[in-house]
Amino acid sequence: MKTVYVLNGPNLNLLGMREPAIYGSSTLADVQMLCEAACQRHALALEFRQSNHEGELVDWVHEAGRLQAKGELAAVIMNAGAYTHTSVAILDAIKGTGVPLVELHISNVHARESFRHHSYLSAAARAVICGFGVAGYGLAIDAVAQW
Ligand code: CA2
Repeated sequence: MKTVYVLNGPNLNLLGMREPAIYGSSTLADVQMLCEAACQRHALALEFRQSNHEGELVDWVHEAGRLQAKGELAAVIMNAGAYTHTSVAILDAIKGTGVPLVELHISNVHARESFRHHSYLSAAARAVICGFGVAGYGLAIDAVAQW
């Protein structure tokens, strides 16, 4: 059984508690349940995590990379939050490990402020999902199950 890493970046622990017009009313615990159900449908194991710390996200990409080296990783699905728009360190971790990445955003970042239009991660992503709300997590898992 291969493992999907679903990694969530800064402030996503606040999901469902603030800014529902942008991010909806589901909490991160709801998103985790959605991901667990999707992984069960596809017989995938799930590692679902959130951190407000850039280095911890880098460490988790490295961890996923070690599974990748053993042929045990399905993909990394990452909502890097604001680090999407700032983090060369996360980009380097993805490139350095070679993990297959789905970059995910709940909102349509292209319809928002211009500083959200650029992503450091897209260059290393196999696919990008944005604007589907939290349903994007399920769509991403359904997609990587076919990889
Ligand atoms: O749309 C997305 O998923 C984002 O990755 C979310 C990030 C934002 O910086 C990106 O540009 C787009 C922000 C995550 C913060 O999430 C919150 C959720 C509820 C309340 C406050 C913050």
